[in-house]
Amino acid sequence: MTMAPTVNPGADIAELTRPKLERPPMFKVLLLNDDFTPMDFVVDVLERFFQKDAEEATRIMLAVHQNGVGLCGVYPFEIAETKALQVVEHARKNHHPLQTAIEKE
Ligand code: TYC
Repeated sequence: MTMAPTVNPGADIAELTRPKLERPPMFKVLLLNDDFTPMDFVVDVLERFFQKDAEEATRIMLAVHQNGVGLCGVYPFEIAETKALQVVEHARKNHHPLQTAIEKE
């Protein structure tokens, strides 16, 4: 059966005209522990690529060291992917085996 279109006379005009915008899916950038990358290098990575201050960077580095994995930040896909690749490339150039991962929120 076809229904006549209805308008809620109480609805705000913005509610009727505003396009439905979806937020982009967000992705976690994770840092993985290893036995070789120096702690101070990891702290520098967190400051350089994830805008952490020294205290927060040290906290995250120690959490990764203890738990095997830790959260650096949450971003739209292309930013998360770029940061994850940039970190691994920066580590590789410095002969450290540091690895990252990204994970959908
Ligand atoms: N486990 C490393 C060490 O003892 C330090 C480290 C921390 C390495 C975090 C990687 O993502 C990492 N030197």
